[in-house]
Amino acid sequence: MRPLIRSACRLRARVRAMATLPAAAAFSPSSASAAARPPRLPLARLFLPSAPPAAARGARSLRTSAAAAAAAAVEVGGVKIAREDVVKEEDPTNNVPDPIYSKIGLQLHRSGNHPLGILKNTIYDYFDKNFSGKFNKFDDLCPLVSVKQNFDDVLVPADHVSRSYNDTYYVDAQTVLRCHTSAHQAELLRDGHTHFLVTGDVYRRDSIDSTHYPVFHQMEGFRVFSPDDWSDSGMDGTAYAAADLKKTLEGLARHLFGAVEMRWVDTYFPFTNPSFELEIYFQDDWLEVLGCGVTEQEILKSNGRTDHVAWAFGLGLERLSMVLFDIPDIRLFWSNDQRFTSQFSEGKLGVKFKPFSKFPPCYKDMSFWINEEFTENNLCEVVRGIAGDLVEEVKLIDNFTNKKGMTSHCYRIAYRSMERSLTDEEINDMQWNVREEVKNKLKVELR
Ligand code: FA5
Ligand code: MG
Repeated sequence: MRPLIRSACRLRARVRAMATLPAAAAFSPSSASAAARPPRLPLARLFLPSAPPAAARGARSLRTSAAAAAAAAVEVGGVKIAREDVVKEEDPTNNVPDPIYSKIGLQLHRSGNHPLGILKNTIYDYFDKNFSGKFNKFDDLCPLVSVKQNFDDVLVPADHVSRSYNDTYYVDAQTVLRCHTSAHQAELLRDGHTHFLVTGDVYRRDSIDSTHYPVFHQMEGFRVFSPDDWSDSGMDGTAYAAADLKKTLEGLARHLFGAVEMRWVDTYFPFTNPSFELEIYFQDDWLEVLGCGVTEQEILKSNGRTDHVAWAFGLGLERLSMVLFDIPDIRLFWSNDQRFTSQFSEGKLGVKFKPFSKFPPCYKDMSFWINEEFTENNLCEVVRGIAGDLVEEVKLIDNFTNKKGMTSHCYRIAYRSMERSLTDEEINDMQWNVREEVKNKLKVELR
């Protein structure tokens, strides 16, 4: 919806022009139960893009392509976003590296032949069929949003861990790369929408493994009920909305998967109560595919819907696609390799992906004494900055504290290309660079 896109991006322009206020910090509802940490401004400085290391051929080519992508401005919803709008090397409140900027504007969910586009359209079909076209659809809203949109408007407390620099990409103290599509709820409500779906790329500093990637895609669903809707049901508004939400999402799961093992798990989000997650059994484990719940009254009240109730959900599109298409690794969604892209086409849901390469992973371990500032997300950002998509997993395999109170971590890094075999030399180069940057940027003592 054009006016909304414009207003989000105009807001961005405005906050850029304003004097920088003290930093707030990012959202990751899954870490909601973790102890709240204060924003850590200095960490942002650790992730300024640095000159490419001398060695590391693989790393060099990745950086070059990120830099090339970074050179041209991209367009989202008619708004141009240039590298300097997002990567600000001199701004201590900015922690966006080039590889993240290079993903903006790619909008994989808008390509009809991409698994994410196929999935989005299939979900659209379900809502069109069951709600006779009532849901308004948005898939081109600007991913640069204000801290207010991303956090305040959905009641994320000021000291919530999700606001930290460790979890969210900050463009400046008042602007973030949205870390969930819930960032658009309030504005769409204010614009008068009562049924809507918002699909978009979202950004999070996170761990590295086959189901986590720092850029992924979500679809937000939102439905408002008025008292007339539930008055004859014998339920109160909240119970009515919760029942309708579960019925709607179970119906969607059946529409997508047919029979599949799934379960509801109670959880917490600042913006819904009660809150739930849906998990699906995949590759011998339960995989969380969505979060949802009954919208907090305050959000409805603040946005012109007093006395109404609503439900909301946020689907992880990669996670659902992995189950539907048997895609084993989340990095594959970004592959331009014909052997990947040619396997998917419009309208063909559930075609099973045939792996085209089975190159073995190469494991490298590194141990170091951590310091107070150390976080795994910072480590992952360093590793990804060097190895790009050649890193498959970063896993803590040993952790102990000695008599002097020093804590040692040992991480196992798995390197693997989806497309080719890696040479020993390039893996060793990458690992050498990782060790150097971990030592220099994270200020830890290698063992
Ligand atoms: C949220 O982002 C909430 N905004 C969802 C929501 C919306 C709840 C409306 C209530 C009402 P969460 O952080 O759990 O919640 O993310 C939602 C989904 O995104 C997850 O279930 C998962 O499928 C997916 N997801 C989360 N982190 C990643 C990641 N790093 N890589 C890929 N998918 C992810
Ligand atoms: Mg979650």
